[in-house]
Amino acid sequence: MTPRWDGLVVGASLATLDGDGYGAIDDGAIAWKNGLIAFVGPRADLPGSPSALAAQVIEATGWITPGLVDCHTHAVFAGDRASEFEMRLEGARYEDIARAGGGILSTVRAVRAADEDALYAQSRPRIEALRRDGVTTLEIKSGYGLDFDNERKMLRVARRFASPALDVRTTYLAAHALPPEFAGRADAYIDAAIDWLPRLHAEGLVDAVDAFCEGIGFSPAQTRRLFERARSLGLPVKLHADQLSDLDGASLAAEFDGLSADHVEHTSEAGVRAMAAAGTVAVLLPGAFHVLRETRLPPIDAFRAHGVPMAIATDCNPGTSPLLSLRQAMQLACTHFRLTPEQALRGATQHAARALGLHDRGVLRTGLRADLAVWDIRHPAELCYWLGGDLLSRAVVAGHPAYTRHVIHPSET
Ligand code: DI6
Ligand code: FE
Repeated sequence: MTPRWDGLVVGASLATLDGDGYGAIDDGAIAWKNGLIAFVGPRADLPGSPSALAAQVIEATGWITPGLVDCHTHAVFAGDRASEFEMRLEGARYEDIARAGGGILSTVRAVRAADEDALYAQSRPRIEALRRDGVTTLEIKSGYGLDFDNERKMLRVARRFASPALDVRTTYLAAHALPPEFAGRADAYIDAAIDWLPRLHAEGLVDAVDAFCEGIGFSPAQTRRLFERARSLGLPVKLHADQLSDLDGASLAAEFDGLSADHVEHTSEAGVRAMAAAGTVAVLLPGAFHVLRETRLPPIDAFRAHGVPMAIATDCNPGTSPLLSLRQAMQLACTHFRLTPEQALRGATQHAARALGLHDRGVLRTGLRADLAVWDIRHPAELCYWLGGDLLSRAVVAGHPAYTRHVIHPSET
């Protein structure tokens, strides 16, 4: 007789996040069939002995959470900007470095110079690091190509990271910075970015459209033109909104039923209300806040009061957030933004999935995707408590084994 389930994990506690709080189940069991969760509950409620129920039975310890979702990254890039880090430590400002042709444009030069294989090879260790700390769904943006061929190259490389062990979503961010060949002609550049979008979409390379709406980026009017094109193609939008100043980007994202408004440090009460009405998720990026040593906090209390879901992401990028662990972003969200560890975990799972328009994951519930992370911890708050470390013992993506830690003890070497 073939077992009813493909896989079953027993021996760990579950943080299902189903309902309020952690949705904790002590000594739990979770099973899947055809990539979807088929059973979640106390081990004592299993309808038989594990080995009779599933083709593969995994004995685990610690806690199982939904696989983590990193919903905002720029993880595909070439080179690094460690020298700008040193300049900022000497007192230079991010905006000044950008205006002097450094910043995003220095990464654009490195990306344009790299061929597809080099870009893939340089990005791979970052994506592996994110996976090793529990990420099972990863969003990756373009935005360092800034011409048709190089934006396409970035999106193609990003898509190459999709595998049975990692679900990848790609976002078109050509409106990230003005490339030198369009200096002084931002409107003409937006026209070009609008022209490239349907061509890249036709190649199946675009899941969503984003822009950097900022004094050093693009104006609300320019962003709006791009978003109108996205809407006409049926593509959802997200926005780098109100990071360094309040251009009311949050309201603009909400006006287009945006999946998310991201950064949002300077978002006003009116912006928060607009997001609440539109169901737009606030994506908090405490890595950039930390690295830029910002002091203006996102309006966390207003998001809570208006029921705006808060997601957390790494913003992994070479300039403002060279952050290779979503768990570390959760830690920073707790220390800098005063999220509770439970809110941070929900922010990196359920709400992050929603920020990508995904409603089939982020919670451990029958019928949803079997995306799981198994952690060596005694309490879920430890996910936000440790700075660094190696807590992930196993990950499962849509029922596929995605990660198993192999520890080599000194006695074996
Ligand atoms: N905001 C960010 O945090 C990244 N892009 C953006 O618009 C930073 C990108 C970079 O500095 O390379
Ligand atoms: Fe970003």
